[in-house]
Order: sequence, then structure tokens, then C-alpha cells
Amino acid sequence: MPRLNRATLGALPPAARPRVDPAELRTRVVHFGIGAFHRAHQAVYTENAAARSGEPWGIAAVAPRTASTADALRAQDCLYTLTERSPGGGIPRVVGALTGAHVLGRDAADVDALLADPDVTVVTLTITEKGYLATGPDTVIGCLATGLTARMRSGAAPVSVVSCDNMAGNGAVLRTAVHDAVRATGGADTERVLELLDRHVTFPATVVDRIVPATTAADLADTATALGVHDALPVSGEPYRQWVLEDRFAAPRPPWEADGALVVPDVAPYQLTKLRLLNGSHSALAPLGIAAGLGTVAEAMAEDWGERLVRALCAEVAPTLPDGGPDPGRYADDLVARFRNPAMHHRLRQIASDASLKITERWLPALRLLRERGAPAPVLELALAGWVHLTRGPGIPDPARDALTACWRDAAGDEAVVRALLTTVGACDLADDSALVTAVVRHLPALRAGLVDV
Ligand code: CS2
Repeated sequence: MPRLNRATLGALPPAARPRVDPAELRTRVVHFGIGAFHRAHQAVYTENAAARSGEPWGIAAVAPRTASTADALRAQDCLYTLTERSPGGGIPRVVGALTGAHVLGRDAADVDALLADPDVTVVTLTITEKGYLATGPDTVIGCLATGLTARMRSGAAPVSVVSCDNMAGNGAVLRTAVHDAVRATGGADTERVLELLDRHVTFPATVVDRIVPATTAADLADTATALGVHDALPVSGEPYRQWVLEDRFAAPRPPWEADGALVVPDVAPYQLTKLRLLNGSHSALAPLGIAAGLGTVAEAMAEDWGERLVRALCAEVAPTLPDGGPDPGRYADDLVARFRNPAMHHRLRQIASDASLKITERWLPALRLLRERGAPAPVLELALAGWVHLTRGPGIPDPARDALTACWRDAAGDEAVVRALLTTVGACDLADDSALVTAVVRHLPALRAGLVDV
């Protein structure tokens, strides 16, 4: 079977071809993180914006660690297939927004040149929560600090650096990480570089949303059957997608609003709603569903407790949300429909990964607010119990994996383990909340029996 590349595009059905001619794009965006989410979200918005505006916005993607994805993309002229999957079936289309694929470290000279290029006016990132904690020279934050420093020293061409990760205040988090990394270099002109960064580089906050399961062998086979070409990197996503961006850009950007993106003065209401309701529900469904022996979000939603859990969590957390965001009740209705999509084989273990970082963003701020107000939080208590139960077993990737395992090895009894686990994720205040710890412990016996009682 022929490989997907520019030469085989002509043989595809017109509706499956890119919305733009990849040969006419110019590299004006650099993106760090070539995962499935970026390829099903920002790259699609950017291609559609380029098609609608006639502006040749192209993305050079940089893989933070492994070369496999970048090299596989290069082997097919940076083309790949996105299949939108709804209960009625899948619609494949080839996305042509990527103009290059590189690897941090191995392609350092190329990446440095891209960050210095005044034609590049936007940098976007999907490096997950843990990517902001790693700041050495061979990390994304380190590379950004070095590249932006060089850019400021050689003319200070303005650029917007846009976090597209699931964190509250992601723009400010990224700005702090980059500025701290620049300061840590300790160059003689550091203060001047920081001053230039403040004047010529902005870090807008954003909210990104689309359910994009990890690519499966079925995706590879379905794409080959549908298009008659071999695509080594197909991605699939739900039909729904949303991008909300803070209107704080230092330089030209793709007209993403032409493709339905929202550009607003304050993304916080949207950001906290998505983090606490969608991602909070996901992170609750994952450990509870795994305890019940389930594999996907749709399977958990098919249980009698699935929808109850999502709606109850949304109702419990809604009072912690700021004004100005979507209506929590309607948001919950939409979540139930999205999570029930049987065409989305969204694995619970994928969502359960990195939970020590995710719950810190998705549950704990709301839980603290509710406890400060003396408001009940039974769903978050159950969710925490699900997380506690899951940390006992192996096999879920987490940067705190070893420390979490040590809690079970070293603490005596469930109460002590719960307190140790909460302390491990930095929630010492909650570890000292005896009523909370007792409530969490109370759920553990049922979970050990594979029973979820919402
Ligand atoms: C999920 C997110 O894996 C996870 O943690 O909750 O990737 C979720 O699918 C996206 O944020 C949806 O926009």
C-alpha cells in the first residue's frame, strides 16, 4: 500500500485532502509537543484558519523527547490523517498544517533557528503538566529560554508564546517558568533580556478542548481502508472542539476565530469550568472505572453510576466556579453526551496517567473552597478514594510513582496512607483534615471489592 505523502494526496477523495496546499504554507508557528492532541486540535484550527483567510500559516512541530513521531511525520511529508468519530461513523481527512517535524536536542540548530526567525510570530505548547516542571537545557522550557534570549539579543522580534495545556492560569505558569529559566542562566545582560521579554513577548492563557484518544491499531487499519494509503500516525477525535484564547498577542497570529475559536479578555471562567467539570469528571471516572474493571470512558458511562457521577461532580463543584463561564448544568449535559460517544475508545488508563499532577489542578482547588465554606464534597471524597485505591497498584505512569508507592510501603493503616499520599501531592492541608481523611478511607473497602457507590 502506498505511503501517505504529497505525491499520493492526489489519489485521495477530494473531501479527504488537506484544506490547504502544504507546498504553499510558510513556517510561522512553532509548536512543542507533537502528540495526538495537538494534531487533532491546534493544527486543525490553524489549517482551517489558513484555508479561510488565504494566509499561509504553517506549523513546525518539535518533539520534546522521542524522535519516532517526528521521523514518521517527515517520512510522509508531515501529513497525517484525522478521523472525527461519532456514533454515526468516522470521517477521515488529511491534515496538511505541519511544515516540519524536529526533535529537541537532536535538531537543536533547526529549533534555535526557528525561534530566532522573525517570520515565526507564534509558539504554542502541548507538553502536559509535567513539562513545566522540567527546566534544564535539554527541556522545552530550557530551549524556549535560550531561544527567546537569543531572539531578544538579535532585534527582539515580537512573538506570542501560548500554553495549550490543562492548567489554571497556564499563560502565567509558562511565563514564570521561562523567565525563571532565563534568570537562571545568569548572563551579564539577563536583566536587559528580561526587560525585552516583558516588552516583546506575551504569554496568553488558553483553554483547549477536544477528546482525542491515543491512536490504536484499529485507527491505523481504518485509515488504510478508508484512504487506500498507509498513514503511520493517524489520530482520531470527537466532533466537538473548542479553543478559547486570551486576547494578549504580541505579534500576528493565525485568524483562529475564523474557525470558531473564541478570543476573549479573560479565559479564567472557561478554563476553570473545563478543568473542574470536564477534566475533573474524567479524573474521577478513570480510577473508579478501573476499580470496577472497565477500560474506557464510554464503558464507565454505560454503568448505572457513570452519568450519576458526572452530574453529581458538576453540581458539587459548580459553586466554586467564577461568573462568566458556560452554564454548569448545560455543560454537564454536553459532557454526558460527549463521554457516552461509543466511537471514542478513550482509555481510562490514559486519563489516569500523571494523576498526581492532574488532581492538583482538577479537584483540590475546588475541594479546598468547598471545605472552607463548610460545604459537603461527597463526590470529590469518592474520587479521591478512587485515586488512593489506584495508587496501590502498578502500571499507571506518574512522575510521583515511586513516592506514591512508598506511601503504601511505609505508612501503617489506611488513614496514614491517605495522609501520606495527600502530602506527597503537596496537599498537606488536606492531609491534616481528619474528617476528609476519614471520609476517603470509608470508601476503600467497596472499591477493593470493585464496587462504585455514587
Ligand atoms: C483527559 C484530557 O487524559 C486526560 O487527562 O482528561 O486529555 C481530556 O480528554 C482533554 O482535556 C479534553 O479536552
